[in-house]
Amino acid sequence: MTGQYAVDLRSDTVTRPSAAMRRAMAEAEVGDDVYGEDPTVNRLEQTLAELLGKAAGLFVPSGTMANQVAILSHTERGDELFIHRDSHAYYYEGAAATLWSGAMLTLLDGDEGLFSAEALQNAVRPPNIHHPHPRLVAIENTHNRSGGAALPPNRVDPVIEAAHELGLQVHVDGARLFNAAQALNISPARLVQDADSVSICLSKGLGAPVGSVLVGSSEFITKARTYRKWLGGGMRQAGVLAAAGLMALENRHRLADDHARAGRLLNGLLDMGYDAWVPEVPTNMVMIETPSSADELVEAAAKEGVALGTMGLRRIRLVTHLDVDDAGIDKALDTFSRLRTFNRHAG
Ligand code: TLP
Repeated sequence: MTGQYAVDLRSDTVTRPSAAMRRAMAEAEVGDDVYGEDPTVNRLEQTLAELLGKAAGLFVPSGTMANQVAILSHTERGDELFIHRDSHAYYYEGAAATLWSGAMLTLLDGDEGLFSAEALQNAVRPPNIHHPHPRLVAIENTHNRSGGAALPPNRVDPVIEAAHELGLQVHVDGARLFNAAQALNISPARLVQDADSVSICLSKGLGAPVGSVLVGSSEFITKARTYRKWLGGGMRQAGVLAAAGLMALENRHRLADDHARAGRLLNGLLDMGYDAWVPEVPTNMVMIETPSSADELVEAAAKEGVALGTMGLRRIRLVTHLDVDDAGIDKALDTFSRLRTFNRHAG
């Protein structure tokens, strides 16, 4: 039971800290992190830097701040950021990217939230007084608005290589990078081996209440630390949060359960005749097309205790996570099968 719902499939952000996690938070060793003196924050930053094969890390309050601090650190006013039009940093972070950094966003298209190396090469204009300064490429893995698609190295590597050949830096929004690594059966470090910076979220499928970590070179993280302070993200005895983050990291080993449950949900919905977007490598999300208004279906399901999210007028997103068990999937499928009739008539 999550909050007021029997099953909450709106997002993997809804998980609540376990009793053990709350105990770890209460017992965390802390210091003032703005002085760099919080041992638990330092341990979390080092742990993630090592897991992702980078030199240093920075603990920030949210995935949005991780992306924004990364963009600020890589760019200057008048620079150009190349980003897929369905990326979180563009689609769901308001005007923040342009607002803080003063960089111009150039939106690209491509399958499952990733543009091709060729599309990038075509978009980057030669140095000229008429053009912005091409500086940064942003990639998201897994890709949220593409139904949680995990992007394999044979798709991502050529884009990073092309970016570097053009003299651009690359940031990976890896809010759910551990889901991608699990689904692709590959190490997370391998997935981002050539990226210049990576952000990961502790408060999604991993189950921490708060927090993201940005990793990159020591020089990059030193710069990012300043921008985090400017944005108000310099927290003090943040070890209480980092302790939850360290514990949450252990949950990366159970993400396969979420993926299996999402698979069962998908198959059940397909059997009922729903149309779904199925990524080549799916993870913990299911995206279906509804015959009539998605909002109406969400409202009807909520009345039955099943919370769903929308991703468009006729698109519903369901996300599995730590707080959804097999019985939760049964309950969701049962609800859908009863609402199927309602939904068909409503359309
Ligand atoms: N995604 C949320 C919503 O904002 C849509 C969700 O429910 O999926 N990068 C990616 C890929 C994300 O999916 C999210 C959150 C973020 C960054 C931002 O993280 P927070 O919410 O911690 O700022």
